[in-house]
Amino acid sequence: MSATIIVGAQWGDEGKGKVIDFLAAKADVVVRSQGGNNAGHTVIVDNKKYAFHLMPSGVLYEDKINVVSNGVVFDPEGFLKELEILEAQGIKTDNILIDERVHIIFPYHKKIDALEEAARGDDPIGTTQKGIGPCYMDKVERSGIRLGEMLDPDLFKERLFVQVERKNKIIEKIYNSEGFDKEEIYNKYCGYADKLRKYVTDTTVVVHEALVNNKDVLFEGAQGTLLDIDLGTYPYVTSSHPTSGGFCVGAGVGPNMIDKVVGVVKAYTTRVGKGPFPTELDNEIGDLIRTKGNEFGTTTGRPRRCGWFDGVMLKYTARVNGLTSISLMLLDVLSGFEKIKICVGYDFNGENLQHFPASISNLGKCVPIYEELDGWKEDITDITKYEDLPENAKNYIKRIESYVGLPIKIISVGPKRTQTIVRD
Ligand code: 2SA
Ligand code: MG
Repeated sequence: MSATIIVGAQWGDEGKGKVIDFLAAKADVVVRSQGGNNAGHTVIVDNKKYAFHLMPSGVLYEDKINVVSNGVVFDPEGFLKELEILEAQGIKTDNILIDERVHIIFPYHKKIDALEEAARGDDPIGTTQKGIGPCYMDKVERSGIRLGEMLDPDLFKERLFVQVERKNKIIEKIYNSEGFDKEEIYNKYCGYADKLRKYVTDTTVVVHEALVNNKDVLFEGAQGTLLDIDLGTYPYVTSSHPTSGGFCVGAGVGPNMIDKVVGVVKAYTTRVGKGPFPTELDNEIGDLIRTKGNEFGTTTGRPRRCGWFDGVMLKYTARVNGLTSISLMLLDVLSGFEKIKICVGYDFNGENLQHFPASISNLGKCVPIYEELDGWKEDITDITKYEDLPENAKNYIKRIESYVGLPIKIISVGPKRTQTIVRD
């Protein structure tokens, strides 16, 4: 038995989709346990590109069980759309299970997300406007509606009508905007419930049984550690826990069941949305990384902010997740740079800070302390063995390993499954 967590160790978009797809080849069960369709995972197989939002990335293999577990906020419309696209591409989709506890995202959540962002004026969070925050608010407030309830038409009607009336008051009185018709939402969502019914179960039982029966289970993170509601760059974060502890709660699994925690990082750093970013390159180098790495959001298409690799950040995300190894993604994007920088400390009021600060106002004052390494000119996109990498690429990898104190076991040199270097 092996249970492996795949966690984003930066601000999301680290290439987790590719690592999951790669490791899923040997897994029996793949679990999505937090966030919702704010995530965007791109997987390329046989020159075909698949973009996943809510769907576990194991769906491309016919023999895997794909689980959407209790910690997820679930947009039925988005999910059914993804299902349709996959089916149209000839992908088998009957190996999907959804936990009856997932909280449902309704149109009023999306509207409040957008209205709240607008109300923040020139200081928005930069959300994906998928209703993630407002849905988690209802969950924590204990007024949310779960998928299990949506399957019972009478109970659903009762719960939904109270919610729509409450939300309409907020939308109309606080935001001066137009509310929703409860019958319309009810009828639409009853239609979704009928389509979803066959996928719904108590997935905590399925995951536990897989683990005790010596199956391999992969927990697939969405977003990244720096977007964690507790441990991220609050308030510029998402509303879930994209950290290893969050996956345990979000899938109903005890931490003692977990064997490995793989942190996925890019060979550089990106972020979408607002908030401080010490190694950001607001210049032609940043623009070059964006173009070469195609750094635009999968969900919203937004250009991502780009910068050098931040070792201080990785030390922090390694600590709070209990990382056991690292996957280094998009190394090929750095080919051709004369010099490559790694941040190995923050200058904070003259002090060399080695711990990522808890407060964003302190983080905003941090100036990266860089080590400069020689770059490499060679195209590395066809390399499949570590030994064949250019010496300077190896030096870059070794420096990250020695700074963070963890092995880099997977190196990605291109988007395809075959463009992956695995080290034992
Ligand atoms: P939200 O919508 O409430 O979760 O937004 C809150 C913050 O979390 C950030 N966030 C993300 N950052 C990177 N990637 C994400 N997923 C998509 C992708 C993003 C996209 O994988 O490409 O397509 O733009 C993601 N989801 C949420 C968000 O930018 C806010 O800073
Ligand atoms: Mg993404």
